[in-house]
Amino acid sequence: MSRLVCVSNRISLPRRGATPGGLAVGVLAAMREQGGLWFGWSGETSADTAARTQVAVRDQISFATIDLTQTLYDRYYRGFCNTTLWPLFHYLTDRFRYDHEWHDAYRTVNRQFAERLVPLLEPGDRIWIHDYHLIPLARELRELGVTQPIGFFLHIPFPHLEVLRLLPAYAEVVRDLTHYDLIGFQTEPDELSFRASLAGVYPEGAPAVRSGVFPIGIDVDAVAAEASAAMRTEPVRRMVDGLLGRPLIIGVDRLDYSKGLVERFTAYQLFLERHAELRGRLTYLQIAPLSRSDIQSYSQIRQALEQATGRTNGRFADTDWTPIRYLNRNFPHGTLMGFMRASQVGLVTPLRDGMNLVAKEFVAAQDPADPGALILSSLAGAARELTSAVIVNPYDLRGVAEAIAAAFAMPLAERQQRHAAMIEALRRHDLRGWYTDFLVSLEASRGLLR
Ligand code: GDG
Repeated sequence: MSRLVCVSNRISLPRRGATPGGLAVGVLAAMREQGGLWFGWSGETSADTAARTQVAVRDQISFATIDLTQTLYDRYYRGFCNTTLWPLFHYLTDRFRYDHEWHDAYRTVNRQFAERLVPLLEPGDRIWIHDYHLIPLARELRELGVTQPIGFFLHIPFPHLEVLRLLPAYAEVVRDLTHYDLIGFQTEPDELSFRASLAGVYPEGAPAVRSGVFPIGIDVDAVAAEASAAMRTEPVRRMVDGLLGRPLIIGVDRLDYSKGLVERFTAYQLFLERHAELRGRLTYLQIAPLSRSDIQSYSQIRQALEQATGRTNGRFADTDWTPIRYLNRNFPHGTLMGFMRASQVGLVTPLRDGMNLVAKEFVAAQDPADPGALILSSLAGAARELTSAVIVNPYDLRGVAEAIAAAFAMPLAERQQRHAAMIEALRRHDLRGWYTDFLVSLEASRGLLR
C-alpha cells in the first residue's frame, strides 16, 4: 500500500505542556494504523529560517518538523490563523480581525511548508493535509511539481459565503481549495456552504472539485475501556471522594471562546438562582486547559471565567460545598475519561464547533447500566448525529439552565434509552471509519483503486 503523508500545522509529538486537541487525536490514530510520515511545525520559533527539518521516528511514524521565525509565528499563527480564519469560520465575526501582513505571512508559511515537504515525498505517497492553517498548500505543492493525490480535511466549520466574504481575499481561499483531489467536511451544511462559495466565486462554472462529508468520530470501545479502567486509579478516586457523594456535572474544553464557556458559567449561575432546591446538591467541574494563551482574546476570556467562577462561588458556596470547580489544567486522556464516567451530566455548549469529540467521548465513557445525560449545543457538528442528547441553544441561557435541571432529574430508563441511541450513532461513524472512508475516497478520486 502507498505511504500516508499527513500534514498539519502542528504535529503531536508527545511533549510536556502541549495542549491536546481534536485534530491531533484523529491524525495520530490514522498514522498509528497506517504508519507513514507526519509533517508540520515543531511548535518552536527560531531565528534561523533555513534550519534543518528534524525527523524523529516513533511507532512506525516519522515525525518531520520545521520551526517558524518569531515574526511568522506572530503574523501567520497568532494573526491570520487564529485571529482571522478561526473566528470567521466559527461565525464569531465580532472577533474577526484582518491585516494584510498576516495574510502575506500565511502565504509565506504555506510556501515554506511546500518547499520543505517536497524533498521528503516519494512517488507513491498519498498526501492528506489538515485544517484551515494549510488551505493554500495543495496549490503550492502542485506549483513545485507534486503529482501525488492530495486530500484536505477541514476540522472546523466552513462558513456561509456571506460570512466568508468578510475576508478581503475570500475568493483566493475558495480557489485554493480547488487544487485538492478531495475535500472533506464534518457535516453537510459545511459542504453545502463550500459548494455555494464555489458557485459564488465562479459564476461561469467552477472547476470540478470532489468533496464529501466525513464526520470524525472516536474509538468507542477504547474510550469505554479507558474510562472504566480509570475509575480504579488514584486521581479519579480522589476527585470522586472530594464530591462527598454529590452528583457531578462535567465540562472539558480547550480554553477557547468558541466553546461558549462564559455563557455556560452564566447559565449555571442562572440554574442555581432558579433552582434553590438544588443548591448544594451537585457540583460542576470544568476542565479547561489553556490554549493560544498569548492571543489577547484568549487571555480576556480566561479573566472573564475567573471572575465568573469567583462570583458564583462567592455567592453560593457553603463551608463544605463549592458550586464550580474550575481547573486550567491538562489531564491524561484516561483520567479525563474516568472523570466523565463518574459524572451524571456532560455539559457541551460551544457557540459553534466543527464536530466536538468531547461530546462523543462523554457518551462512550458512560456506564450503560446507569449512564449520565449529555447536554449538547445545537451549533456543534456532533448534534447532527447525537440527536438523543438534550439539545440546547448555547445563547439561550435560561434554556441551558433548565436543561441542567432536566438532565439532573432524568429517569434511569430515559437515560438508558438515549444513551443506547447515541452509542449506535457513535458506532455508525467512528474514528476508523473517518480516516478509512476519507482515504478510500481520496484514492478513488485519482483512480488508484483497482
Ligand atoms: C477541533 C475542532 C473537531 C481536552 N482536554 C484534554 C484533552 N482533551 C481532548 C479531548 C478531545 C480533544 O482533546 C478535543 O477535541 P474537540 O473535538 O472537543 O475540540 P477541538 O480541540 O477544538 O478540535 C472540533 C476536532 O478538531 C476534530 O476534528 O471535533 O470541532 O474544533 O479528544 O478529550 N486530552 C488530554 N488532556 C486534556 O486536558 N489528554
